[in-house]
Amino acid sequence: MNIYFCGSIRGGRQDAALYHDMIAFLKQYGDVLTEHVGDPKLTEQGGDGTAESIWLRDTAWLRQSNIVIAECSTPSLGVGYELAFAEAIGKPVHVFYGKNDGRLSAMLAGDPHFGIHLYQTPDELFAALKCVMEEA
Ligand code: 6K6
Repeated sequence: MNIYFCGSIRGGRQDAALYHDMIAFLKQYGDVLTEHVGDPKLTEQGGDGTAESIWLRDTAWLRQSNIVIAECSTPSLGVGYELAFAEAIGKPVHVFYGKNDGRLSAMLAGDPHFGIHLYQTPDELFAALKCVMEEA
């Protein structure tokens, strides 16, 4: 199973530790193609490669993925783009966001293609993630 994990980079890295823990959890179920998204050393400025090479690599990985998992508590243009791209090529998409961080764009919350998972605590998040991955 190829898993494409989405999380904010230029949108802000305040949830990077959570991305790291989600990616570690997801690795029980398959290969996470985008492990760098959870790297605590990756900053809003950092990252290797030109924008074109990143777009080419990430869209190729989206095509190779079997499922797309996104943590959307921190809004990110790149993640929104990835989710619409994934939908357009028919990939299953699941969006997780935390109650304390509040609001999810209506363009995600209202899209019937997306599984939307609001969680209150990390335990709730990982329980929901387990259900999604066991059904995938
Ligand atoms: C620029 C600044 C920091 O990092 C970079 C470039 N590096 C990236 N490398 C790999 N994937 C990236 C990079 N920048 C964005 N992405 C993809 O978009 C990731 O898969 C994330 O899920 C998403 C983050 O988008 P932004 O808009 O928050 O950066």
